[in-house]
Amino acid sequence: MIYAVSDIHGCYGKYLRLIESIDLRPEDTLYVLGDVVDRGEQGIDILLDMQKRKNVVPLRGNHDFIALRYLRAMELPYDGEEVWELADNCRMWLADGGAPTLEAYIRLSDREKRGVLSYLRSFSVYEEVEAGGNRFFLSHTVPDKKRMQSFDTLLWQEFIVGEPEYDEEYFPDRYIVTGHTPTGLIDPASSGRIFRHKRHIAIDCGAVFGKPLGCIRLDDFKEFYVD
Ligand SMILES: [Mn+2]
Repeated sequence: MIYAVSDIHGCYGKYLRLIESIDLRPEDTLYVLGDVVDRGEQGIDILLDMQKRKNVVPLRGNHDFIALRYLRAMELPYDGEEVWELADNCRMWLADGGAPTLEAYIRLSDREKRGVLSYLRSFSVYEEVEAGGNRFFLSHTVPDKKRMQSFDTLLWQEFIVGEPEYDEEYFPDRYIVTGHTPTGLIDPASSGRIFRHKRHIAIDCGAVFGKPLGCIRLDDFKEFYVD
């Protein structure tokens, strides 16, 4: 079975309860569509756990990318004024939910730090899978339909900050599964639930904002929710 979850944002308890609730088997795959870290407290704990599981496949979200950028910068030999320059560059990330990620990271051993950085670096940007006779395109987000249809010209950044057109069916033969935008912002009636419309499946239910963590099984479209 193939599962997809997104925007866990440091909600370690919900993440563990989800894995238990879907009864993830070694032969199953759980795709995590980005934004594992930031906002919530325990993004680093989730990364350490995901790293140990061969059947959990991470994709890159904007928060994972920005965290990687600044955590890696910290490992460089800065001194004097450069420290303040780095701090200044980093301020927007910290204000946008990065603070708990940084605080947890600096408490790791050197070996764990290296492991977390190389893990974050390994995240791919999208995956295409087949399940239950259907095709799925998985990424943190996608750009608009027109951009998506000139796929070869796309920049990878468009899969971490793009703005999907949820009212447009992008492809007749493929579902687009994304996170990034809490479903309540797409359609207030879908708040806290998975949003499905025109072959879009939007799965960021807003777990870090007090809503459930949602997950979809692609084989049969069964939805799972944990609080
Ligand atoms: Mn995002």
